[in-house]
Amino acid sequence: MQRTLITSALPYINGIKHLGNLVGSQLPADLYARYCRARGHEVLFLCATDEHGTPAEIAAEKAGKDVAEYCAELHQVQADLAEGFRLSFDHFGRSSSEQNRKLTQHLAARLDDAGLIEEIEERQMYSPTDGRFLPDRYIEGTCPNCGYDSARGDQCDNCTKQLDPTDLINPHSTISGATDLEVRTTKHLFLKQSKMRDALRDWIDSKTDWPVLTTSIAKKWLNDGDGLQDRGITRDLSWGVPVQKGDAPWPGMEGKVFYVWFDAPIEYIACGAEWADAKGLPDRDWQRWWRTDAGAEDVRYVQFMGKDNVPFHTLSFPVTMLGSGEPWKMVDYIKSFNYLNYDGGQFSTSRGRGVFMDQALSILPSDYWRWWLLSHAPESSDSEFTWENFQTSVNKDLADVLGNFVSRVTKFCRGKFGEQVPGGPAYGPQETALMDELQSRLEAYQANMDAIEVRKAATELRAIWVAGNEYLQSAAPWTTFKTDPEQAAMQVRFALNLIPFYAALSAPFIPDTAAAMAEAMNVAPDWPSDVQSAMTRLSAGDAFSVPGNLFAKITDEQREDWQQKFAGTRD
Ligand code: B3M
Ligand code: ZN
Repeated sequence: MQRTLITSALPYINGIKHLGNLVGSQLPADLYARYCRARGHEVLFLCATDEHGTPAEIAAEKAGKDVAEYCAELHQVQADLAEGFRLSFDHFGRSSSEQNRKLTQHLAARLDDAGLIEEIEERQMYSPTDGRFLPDRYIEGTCPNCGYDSARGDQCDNCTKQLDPTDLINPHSTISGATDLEVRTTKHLFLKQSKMRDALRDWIDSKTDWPVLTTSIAKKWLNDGDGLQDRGITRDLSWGVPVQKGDAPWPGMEGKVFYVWFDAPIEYIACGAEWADAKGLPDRDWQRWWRTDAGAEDVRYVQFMGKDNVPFHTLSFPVTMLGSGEPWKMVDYIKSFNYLNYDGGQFSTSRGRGVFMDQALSILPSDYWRWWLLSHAPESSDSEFTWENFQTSVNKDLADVLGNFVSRVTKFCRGKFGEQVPGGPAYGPQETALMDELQSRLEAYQANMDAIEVRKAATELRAIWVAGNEYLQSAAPWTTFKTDPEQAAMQVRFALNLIPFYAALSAPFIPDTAAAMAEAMNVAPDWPSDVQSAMTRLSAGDAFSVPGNLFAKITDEQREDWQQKFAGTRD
């Protein structure tokens, strides 16, 4: 049996994600996981909340909560929304877990043993008012280059000049507004990524089948002198994985934690351990996915993420894995995405612009969103959400094509033959021709899904729905019935057989609707081995029921209403 390990980039904890985040990692990962399961793979699909770092601390402070309590709450909120969107994780873990603390500390010790860690003294801005060292982006001041008064410590957004916080005129903390900032020296651990450059290059060069988007980003940073700079992997914060050398203290590093981007990817592995622990399984059950000395050699590991996360997954995390000298399962394929824009601008979490996961589910069921998002996934370039486009897609593809087909044939059958599959003669030339067409479309669909070409797969699936609709239109059993009821019975039997076929193929995209379709026909939505046999799944006399309306059309008033409602920013 083929074994497939799938991870989605870990959503950051500090709030509810927008639809752009969703379509860039978790949703396509779910599509692929559902498809692989349907094709009979053994699948382990993991995701978790990414919980450490300054943004989590600040969000908790804003909410007036202890950071651990805040993270526990937001984790539950995100887990419920994941469930609402039918994201079928085998485990939705937390980077603040005990398993991740242990593994992160262990890997840091291994990297140190391998000579890949160095202690470096740094000068950094400290804010006595905030009681913390300030990361560069939490310091603002006047740009020495252009005079813009809200330049950030790392860069001026007005003139794009790269800055150092000490360059700013009248710097202040964006957390408290404090201006009494001072430069203090502090010691940090640095990962010597540059030492691993050759090993990384060999590894990346061996990945000849990666998507262009992934490879181009990986190579840009690998070859760019700046990309493989040694990287600080510790921070002066209290919330995070305490810096330790395995179980032992790390002298000089007391009170510090690992940098969030160091421990977050390690959570992919730790999440496997969380999954096994939650299920009461022994360690070897997660290790057979994650360690090549425990059976992970024959696993295919696929990661999903937005393009901004690619460098961390093609450079930093692999350095941790390879540098540890331990037999960890490395990623085989990285599927990355461009950005989804919102109605003429960008989705923005900080400005609350766009539609967020909770808002989306409050107006429509998840399948409407899943279909639109996946069929417009920003694969080859950025794509854009507009309410007009959403309305058109939902009304045409889901309501007019798929929903209407199912409703028409089941209702017609009920009216003329009752709620059981009618008999009639064997399929004729028109049915055979359609089966031939569907067979080649099925193969194309599978090929696109195997290659994780999300939009192309959606296009093929839509064409498969359309073919059934066109058949019904041209066979017109309601007309045939008047002169030849037997022939009409066969046409209806044929059309009814398309429903379980559609249910199976559509389930990765629209799982709820697919389940309702299969249930109405009293069959399990098994993946078809070929169209011929799929089309004889239901035989004369099999009982079915007419499902409720599968999709409601979006009216112009609704569209305008939502357009208004989501035009501004959320509070
Ligand atoms: N949490 C995504 C982000 O917030 C980041 C992904 C981590 S994957 C290990 O941009
Ligand atoms: Zn400037």
